[in-house]
Amino acid sequence: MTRTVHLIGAPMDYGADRRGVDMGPSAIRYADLADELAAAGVEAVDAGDLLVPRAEERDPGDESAKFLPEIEDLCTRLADEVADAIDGDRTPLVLGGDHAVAIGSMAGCARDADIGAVWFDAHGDFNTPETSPSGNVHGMPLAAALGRGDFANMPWANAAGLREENVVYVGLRTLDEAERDAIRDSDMKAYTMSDIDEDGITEVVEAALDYATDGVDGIHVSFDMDWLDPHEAPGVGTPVRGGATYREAHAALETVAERDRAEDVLRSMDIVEVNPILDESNRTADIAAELAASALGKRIL
Ligand code: EXY
Ligand code: MN
Ligand code: MN
Ligand code: MN
Repeated sequence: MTRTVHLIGAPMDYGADRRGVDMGPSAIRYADLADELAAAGVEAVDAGDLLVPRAEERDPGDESAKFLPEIEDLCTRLADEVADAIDGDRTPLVLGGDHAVAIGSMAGCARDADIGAVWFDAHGDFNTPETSPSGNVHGMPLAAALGRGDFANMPWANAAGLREENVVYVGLRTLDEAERDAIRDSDMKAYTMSDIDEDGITEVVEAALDYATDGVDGIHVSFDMDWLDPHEAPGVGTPVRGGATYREAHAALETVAERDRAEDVLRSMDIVEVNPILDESNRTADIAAELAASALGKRIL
């Protein structure tokens, strides 16, 4: 049966310090996303963008987690839409926006299901309001979804049905000290860029998928464009050198698609942190659109 992809734009930048990531959904659509998805052989329904009030009109509020009420509002609406799409046998593809949108994606994905998550990111995104050095919620979505720290009392954030035992990082390369300790003490699995150097991308992603899919109904794939090397994808707010190459990124998502073809594991996905203001000729958005197609089954032959 042809897969139907339900596109949701989440043009939010409350979670990041630098303005511009709110333009990500437009930039990714402009990068021929529709053609890329057609080439992947899926049907795409574009539900448009969620409404996001401008950050300038809001007070950032508590410095330890800026714009948290605004993020709660957006993520609550996003979770409902993701859950409804899955309910209607569609695969939600959320276009960020900063990575805090993944709190909503995962809450929706986990509704009435046990899920795993695969996190492609340079960063750990495992700070809590208590540990965050910046107060930027895009550095916290995994801690939020797993109900860590202050997030324990925020049912909108906590994706019930997501267990640490099914969460896996691929290609980490920078962590704050508190995040490093928390990840070491957790039951999550973390593959760093060094693991990719040693074992190769395909082997690492295969192992990550084994971990994430063990005993669950399906997985959410969260793809932060800063996972790629900044030479490949310069249009991101928090670039870190030493990232994945263009080919490694495609190979990673082709491996996800291959597993999905065999075992029907992919419930939802997001692609986040594209910042067109910092980009070169919309190149990062272009790669984001192509990567979405790889994840959803586009093949060369
Ligand atoms: N760890 C830093 C912080 O919490 O402020 C940087 C987080 C950047 C998060 C990016 C989007 O993945
Ligand atoms: Mn991230
Ligand atoms: Mn990141
Ligand atoms: Mn293209």
